[in-house]
Amino acid sequence: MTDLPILYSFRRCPYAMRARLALAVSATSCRLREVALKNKPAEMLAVSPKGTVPVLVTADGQVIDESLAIMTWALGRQDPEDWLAPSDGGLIAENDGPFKASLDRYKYPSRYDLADPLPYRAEGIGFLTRLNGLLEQHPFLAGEQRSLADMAIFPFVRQFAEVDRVWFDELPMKPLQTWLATQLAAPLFQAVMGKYAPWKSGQDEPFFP
Ligand SMILES: N[C@@H](CCC(=O)N[C@@H](CS)C(=O)NCC(=O)O)C(=O)O
Repeated sequence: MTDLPILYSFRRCPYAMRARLALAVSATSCRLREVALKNKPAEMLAVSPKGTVPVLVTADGQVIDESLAIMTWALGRQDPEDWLAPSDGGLIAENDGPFKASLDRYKYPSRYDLADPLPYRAEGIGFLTRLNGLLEQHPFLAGEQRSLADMAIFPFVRQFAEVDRVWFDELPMKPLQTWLATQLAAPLFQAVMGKYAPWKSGQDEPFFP
C-alpha cells in the first residue's frame, strides 16, 4: 500500500506525457510504474482491463484511465498556471480524433497495411495549419500563457514532427515550429521525461515528479 497515487506510465506515449505534465505542474506526487506495453503488469490490468496507459490510481483507490481525465483531476487539485481557465476551442478533440488517426497511419503504415504513408502526412497538415494560425496570433494555443490545449496537444505534434524532422522543419509554419521548440526546451517537459526501467511486481516505485 502507498499513501500516494500510483501512475502507470510509458515514457514515450504522448497520452502518458500529457498526464505527467499535468501531474508535474500541479505538484501531485505519485509513485511511477513504468510499463512495457508488450508486458503489462497484472496489477494494472486488474484495475483497468482496457490496457492503455496512462492509468492513475488515487490514494483512495479511484482509477482514472483516460489521460485527459488524469489532467483535469490533477489540475482540479491544484492549477498554479490556470491551465483549466481558457477554452481549448475543440482543438483537443480534433487532436485526439482525426489528427491522431492521420499520425498513426503516417508513422506506422505497416500496422494499417498501407503502402504509402504520405497521404496521411498530408491529412495531418490540415490540423497543423489550424494550430499555426492560432500561434500567429499569440505564442500559445489559447493565448499568452501555456494552458491545457498546449500541454494536451504538443506531445502528438512532437511525434508527428519526429517522423521526418527535415520535412517538418521546412514547413512554412514558423510559429508552430517555435511553439514546439519552446515546449520541448521547457524545464517542465524535461522534468517529465526521466527514464525508468519497467516496474516489476513487488518492486518499490520511484517518486514522480
Ligand atoms: N484514450 C486513452 C488512449 C491511451 C493510449 O492509447 N495509450 C497507448 C500508448 S501511447 C496504449 O496504452 N496502447 C496500448 C497498447 O499499445 O497495448 C487516453 O487518453 O489515455
